[in-house]
Amino acid sequence: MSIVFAGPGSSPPPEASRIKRTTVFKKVSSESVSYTQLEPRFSIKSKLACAADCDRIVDCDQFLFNTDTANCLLFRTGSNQEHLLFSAPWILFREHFTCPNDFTDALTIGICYKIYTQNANWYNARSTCQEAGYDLIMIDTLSKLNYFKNNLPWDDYHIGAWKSGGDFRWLSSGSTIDSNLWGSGCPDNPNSEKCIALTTFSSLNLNDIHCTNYAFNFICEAREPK
Ligand SMILES: [Ca+2]
Repeated sequence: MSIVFAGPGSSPPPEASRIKRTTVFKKVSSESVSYTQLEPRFSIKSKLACAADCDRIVDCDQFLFNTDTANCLLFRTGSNQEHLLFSAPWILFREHFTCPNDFTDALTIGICYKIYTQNANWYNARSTCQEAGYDLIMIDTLSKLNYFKNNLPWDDYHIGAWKSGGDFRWLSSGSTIDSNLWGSGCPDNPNSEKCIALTTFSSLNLNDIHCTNYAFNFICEAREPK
């Protein structure tokens, strides 16, 4: 498999109708990385060899490379809120995949998403995503939530989490929801409100909502195939 390096200013890979795992590593301008560090912790190798290692390890989707010492650090993007600050001569490269044509590429958080402004209840919103081959979006970290709070028009949006097995969980991962993603006082009706949306009521933080009573916008996510 060939490995491609692309800077932020270079042209994107060819668009595809569906996500393809293309193993393009893009230099990311962010100076912090949310991470789980993978073995080997430190190794000295060329940038290309570092990328090849990351490509070979299924969990690895980003790496740091030190241009002075040729140190290579491999990471899996984490949902555990751990952040590593770095600066030159370290450079962060993140595995990149092409978004479907009509999806927005949120490169800094590694998400392809599409906002639907048609109003639908949560179930119908999910069906619309699924019929297109996707699902409602998983916004499982503060960095992702902050991205959407900064980029979404002030409105209400169904997202991909609901109450399952007694807990609120993300559809895509099955993980429970981090407590710091909820709006103030939420979940406030967890026995009757079993679906989740970003609402103006909760300042675009997570809010438990009734699954059929609310006609909101919604956001589908195109995820990289496993
Ligand atoms: Ca609520």
